[in-house]
Amino acid sequence: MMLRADDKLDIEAILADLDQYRPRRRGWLWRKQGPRRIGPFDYREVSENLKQSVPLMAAKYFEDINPQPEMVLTSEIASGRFEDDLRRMRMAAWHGADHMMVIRTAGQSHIDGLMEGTPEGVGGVPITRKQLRATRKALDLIEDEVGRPINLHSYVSGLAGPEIAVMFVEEGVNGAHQDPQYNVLYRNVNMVRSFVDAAEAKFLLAGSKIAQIDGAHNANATARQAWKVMPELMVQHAINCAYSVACGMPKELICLSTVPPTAPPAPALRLDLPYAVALRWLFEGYKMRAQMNSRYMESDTREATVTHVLNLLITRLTHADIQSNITPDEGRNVPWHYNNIAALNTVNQTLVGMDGLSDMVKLDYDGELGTIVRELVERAVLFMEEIVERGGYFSAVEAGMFVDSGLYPERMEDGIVRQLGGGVGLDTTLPRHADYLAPVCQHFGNNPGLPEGQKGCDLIGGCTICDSEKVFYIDELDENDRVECRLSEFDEHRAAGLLRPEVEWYADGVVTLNVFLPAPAAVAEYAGQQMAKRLGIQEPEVVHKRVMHPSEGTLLEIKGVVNIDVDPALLEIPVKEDVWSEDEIRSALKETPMRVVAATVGDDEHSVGMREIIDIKHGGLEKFGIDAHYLGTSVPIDKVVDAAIEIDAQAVLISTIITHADVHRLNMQRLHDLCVEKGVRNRLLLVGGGTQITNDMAKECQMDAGFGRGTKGIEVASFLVKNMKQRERDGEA
Ligand code: Z97
Repeated sequence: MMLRADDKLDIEAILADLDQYRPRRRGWLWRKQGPRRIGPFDYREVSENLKQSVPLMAAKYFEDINPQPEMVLTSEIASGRFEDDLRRMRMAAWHGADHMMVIRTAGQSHIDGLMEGTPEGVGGVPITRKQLRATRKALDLIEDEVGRPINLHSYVSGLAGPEIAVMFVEEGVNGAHQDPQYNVLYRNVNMVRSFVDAAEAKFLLAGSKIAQIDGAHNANATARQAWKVMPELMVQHAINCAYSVACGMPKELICLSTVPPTAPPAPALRLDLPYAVALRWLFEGYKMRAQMNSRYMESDTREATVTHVLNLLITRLTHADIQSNITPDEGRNVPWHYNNIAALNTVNQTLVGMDGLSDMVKLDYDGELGTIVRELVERAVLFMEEIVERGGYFSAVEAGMFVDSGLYPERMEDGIVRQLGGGVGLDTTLPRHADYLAPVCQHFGNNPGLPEGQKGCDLIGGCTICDSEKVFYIDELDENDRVECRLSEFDEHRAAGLLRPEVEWYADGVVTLNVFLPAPAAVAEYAGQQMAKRLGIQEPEVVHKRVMHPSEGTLLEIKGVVNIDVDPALLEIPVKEDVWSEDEIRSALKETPMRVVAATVGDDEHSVGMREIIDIKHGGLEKFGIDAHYLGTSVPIDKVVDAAIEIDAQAVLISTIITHADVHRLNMQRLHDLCVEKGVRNRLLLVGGGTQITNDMAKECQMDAGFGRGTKGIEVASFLVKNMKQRERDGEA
C-alpha cells in the first residue's frame, strides 16, 4: 500500500488484516541533520527536508521552501477515536510532526489490567493492541509519504504498566511516558508497587530503545503557583533519571519533561529562563523534551500561541531534543484537527525564524541569570537532603513534600500525601521465590530458576518479544462499540463522497462562528447563542469570550453543530484562471519587456482602482517590471489608442466605474473598434476593468479580458504576460 497526496487515507484498508501486521522497526529515531543551504538561505539548525509537506504561508515568497527544525516535533493527538486520529496524524506529518503522542482523554491508569479489546466510548481511547497496530500501520505509510520516520508515543502508567510496556515493545511503539512518581502522586498507586513495576517497564523500554519521557511536568500543571514548584521539579527529574539508569536505561533514552513554568502576565522569561538553564546544567547528557505551558492556558488561542512562542524562545536559547506541542485550543476543548496544525505551524515558524540565534545572542551567566540558576539548584539540593534525612522517598511522600505550593524550603503544607501502607495495589509485591522462573528474554533483575547461559525464553522456543508470531491478536470485544460500527454509521455518507464540517470526528458537523456584539459579556453570550440558533446552528456553546470593553463590546467564538451535507459532484465550480507566480511573470518579462497604457476613460474621475492595479505598493503591474503609462482619469478613448501607438505598447487597460446608460460597455466596444480602424488591434491586448465588469461582459464587447471587483495586480500581470508569450509563439509559428 502506498499513499498518494491526491487520495484520502483508506481507513478500512488500514483496519483490514490487522492480525497480520508486524511493525517494521522498534525504538526511537531522531531527525537527521539536514542541508545547510535551503532555497536562497543558509541555515544552522535544520534537519533533512521533507519529501512532501505543506510549507508556511509566506513560503511562496521564498521559493516555497519548508526548512525543518533540527529537533523532533510532537503533536498530541487523541480525539477519542483512533480511526479519526489517523487522518489527523497524516495532516500533522505534512506540517512537520514526527512524534505522535496518543494521550487518552481519560486515564488509562485507572484501568487496572491490560486492555486488549476495550471499546471507545467508555471515556476516551484506552491503549489497545488494535489501536496501536492500526496507528503504527498508518504511520508506516505516512512516514513513507513525507519521507521521514515518525515516532509513535503513548503512556506506561497504572497497575498494568509492565504489561503495557511489553505490548509497546511488541507493537513497535517508539516512545513512552514512564515515571513511577506519576502513579504515586496522581493515581494513588501504592509506592512500592509503582517502583517495582517501573523497574520492569523501564528495563523493557530500554531493551527496545524506546525513548522515555518522565512526569515532572505534572507537578507544574497541578501546583497552585507553578513557579514555586521549580526546585521540586528538578528533584522529580533526578529521582526518575537515577532510577531509570539503575534499571538499565541509557541516558540518551531518558528525556526530561520540561515546561517553562509560567506565562504572562508573569514576567515569564525572567522566571522560566533560569529554570531551563539550571535543568540543562544539572542534567547534562540526558535528553530535553521541552513542552509548551498549558497550566495557564485559557480559551484564547491567540494568548496561548504567544505563550507558546515565548516557550520556543527558551528552547532556542537553551536547546531541546524534542519540542512538544499541545494545541492553542487545549484550554477550551479536546483539541481539534486544525489546532494541532496551528501549534505545529507556530513551532516551525518560530524555531526556523530564530535559526542560529545563539550564534549572535549569548546568555550572560555571570550576571543575574547565573545567580538565580545557582539558587534554584541549591534549593533542589536542599530538598534532596531533606528527603534523605527523612529516610528516603517514601517517607518524603508520606510527609507531603511533593506538590507543596511553597518555594522550597518554604512550605505551605498543602502537598500531596500518600501512605506507604495505602494506595491501589497495596501488598501486591512479593519477594522473588528462589526457583521463580520467567520464560521471557527481557526481565528486570535475576531470573533465579534459569540454567546458566540461557535466556528465559529459550525454554519455550522464544517469547513474544523475539518472535512476533507468538503475539496473540485480540480484536475489540464489544459487539457494538467498535471501530467498524462507528465507521458503518457513515458508510453511505463516505461512499457518496458527501462533505460535512468536521473538527474531531468524521462528520461531527462542528463549526465555529465569530461574532462581535456591542454588549457586555454576560448579555453578549446569550444573545450570541440565540443568533447561532437562528442561523440553524444546533447546540450552540460559547467557547471563548473576550471583553473589548465592559459596555462597548465582546468578541465571542461560538461552536455548534450543522448537519449539512454538500455533494461536491453537484457543485458548479468555476474554472479558475491559472495565475502565474511572481517569479514566472518576472522571468518572462526579462525575456520580453512589456509596456502598457492605462486610463480611466469617458467622464469618469475614479482613479483608485486602476492605480492599485498599476502601482508597486499593493502588488500592481510595476512590481513585476511592467512599464505602465498611466494617462489619468476622464481620458477619451482615442487619446488612449494614440498613446498606445506612440509608445508602442503591447496592451491597453481601461477602467470604467460609472455604468449608467451602459457607458462601460460602449467604452470597451469603442476601444476595440478604434483599434481595428487604426490597424493595431492585432498587436494590442485590450483589457477592461471596473467594479461592474466581468470577463464575459468584456469579451462580449470584443475585449481580450475583463477584471471585476477584488482583482489583484498579479492576476492582470499574469494574464498580460501569458497572452503576450502566446502571441509571440503564434507569431513564430
Ligand atoms: C505531556 N501534555 O505531553 P494516564 N505517565 C506519565 C504522564 O505524564 C502521564 C501519563 C502517564 C502532557 C500529557 C500528562 N501526562 C498529559 C509520566 C500524563 C498518563 O493516561 O492518565 O493513565 O497516564 O506530557
